[in-house]
Amino acid sequence: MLLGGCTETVVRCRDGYVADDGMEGRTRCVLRGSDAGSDAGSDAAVPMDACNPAAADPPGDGQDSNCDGVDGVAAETIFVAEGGSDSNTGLTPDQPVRTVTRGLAIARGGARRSILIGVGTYDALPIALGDGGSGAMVPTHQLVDGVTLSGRYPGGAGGWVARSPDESQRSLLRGQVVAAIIQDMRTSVSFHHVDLTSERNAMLGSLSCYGLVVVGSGALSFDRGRVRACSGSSAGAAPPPGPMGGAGSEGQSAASGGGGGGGGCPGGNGGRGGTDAMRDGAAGSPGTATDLGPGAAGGPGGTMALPIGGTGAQGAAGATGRTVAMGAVTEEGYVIPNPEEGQRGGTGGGGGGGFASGATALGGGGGGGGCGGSGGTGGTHGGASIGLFAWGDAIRVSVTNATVETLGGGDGGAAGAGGAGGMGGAGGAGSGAGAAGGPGGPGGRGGEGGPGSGGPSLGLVVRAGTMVDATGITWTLGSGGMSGSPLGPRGRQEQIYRVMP
Ligand SMILES: [Ca+2]
Repeated sequence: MLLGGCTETVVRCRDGYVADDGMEGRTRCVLRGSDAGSDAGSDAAVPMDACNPAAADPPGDGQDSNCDGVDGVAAETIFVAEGGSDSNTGLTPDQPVRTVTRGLAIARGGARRSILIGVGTYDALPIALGDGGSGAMVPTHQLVDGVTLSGRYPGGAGGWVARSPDESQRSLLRGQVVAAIIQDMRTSVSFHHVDLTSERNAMLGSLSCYGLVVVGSGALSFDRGRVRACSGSSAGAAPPPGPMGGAGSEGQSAASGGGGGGGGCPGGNGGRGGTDAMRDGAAGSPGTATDLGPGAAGGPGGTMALPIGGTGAQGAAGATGRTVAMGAVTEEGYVIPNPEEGQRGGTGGGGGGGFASGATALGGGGGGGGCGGSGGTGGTHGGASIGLFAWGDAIRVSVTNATVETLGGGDGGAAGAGGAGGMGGAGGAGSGAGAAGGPGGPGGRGGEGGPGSGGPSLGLVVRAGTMVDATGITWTLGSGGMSGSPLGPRGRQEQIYRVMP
């Protein structure tokens, strides 16, 4: 057997195995110490390896092409095993470290970029996420540029080349919020036979979950593993209704009108009652206009035909908060939108003043208009569940023969109701034969808040134009989250979501 480009070929058995002399042509190896002659065809027999000390030996392919007993180049490898210890060097097969976090730290501090991971489960140690590492401490695997992580090795002597034949023997990396992340990739990050699973972090509030996050440029390769993202956060209970608007003040017992309701959105003042000089009552003032529209009309003043002042009109109801289909996706990941408040109700008009029927009579003042109710609080939007997030201007993504799983977007929350409009003030009583003023109009009800949208459930998120090779993938995607409105659509669910600029 001759490898392409090789000038010398060495045929030998892996560590722990010896050539089976009993076989014609010596084409197989058996476990050292086993009875070769009577053991033909047993599982202990493996084909002879062809290797060349000068050959290139890329890690992760399950081959030892350069005869150094390791998949890849032993001198460039960091070893991680369940039976290891983080006080080991991690630099030789018999000195594996216990955590992938430690293995990555060794890579960060040196030149080795191949990490071989034995069968087992590896929980991340906490690191500080966010700008400059100033954020909350979250257990996640912080990747190193250029690193290749390869899993499912039995480990131990001779156990760092061929993978376990038992598919249930996995190398699982677990983290919270995101299982593994790199935010400054420049060349490459590669996975072979590695599983990634993220779990929820109860200490953090509203958030999205990711299996793997890669930001930068270069090549991301994820082959033959499983990536699983936890579910996005769901909203809690519906918020309480918005505060009620302030009430208008009562009209005076004679002459002057009452003031409008307070709270920064006064209703219209009540009209002046009639006097000897001007027997008709004055009309109430319209409610104060706001940026949402005019206030309601004031009531007409009392006249001989209709002596009691008219009632101010009710303020208009506030508009319901906007419905948001989905948050934006940026370099920071899925941006959960802010809840959308409903609009405040309109202000009520003032009541008209009462008619003065004689020289000694005074009409009562009109009542002030009520203030509009506050808009209701919007429902909280659900978080996203994203299997792989790969973001960059010049990034290439290869996801092959892998399983991509999301546990689903979080549910959006119901919105809070708008607050009731404030009551209009009562009209003032007239004196003598004067008629009473009319009551002020109530403020309008505040608008309900916008419903929370369901979070999306997305297998792979990239920018539009990103080169993607996605072949042989089993997609196991949870549903998009439910809307906070019974009629609202569920959150988006897509295998590959391309973000438009
Ligand atoms: Ca090797």
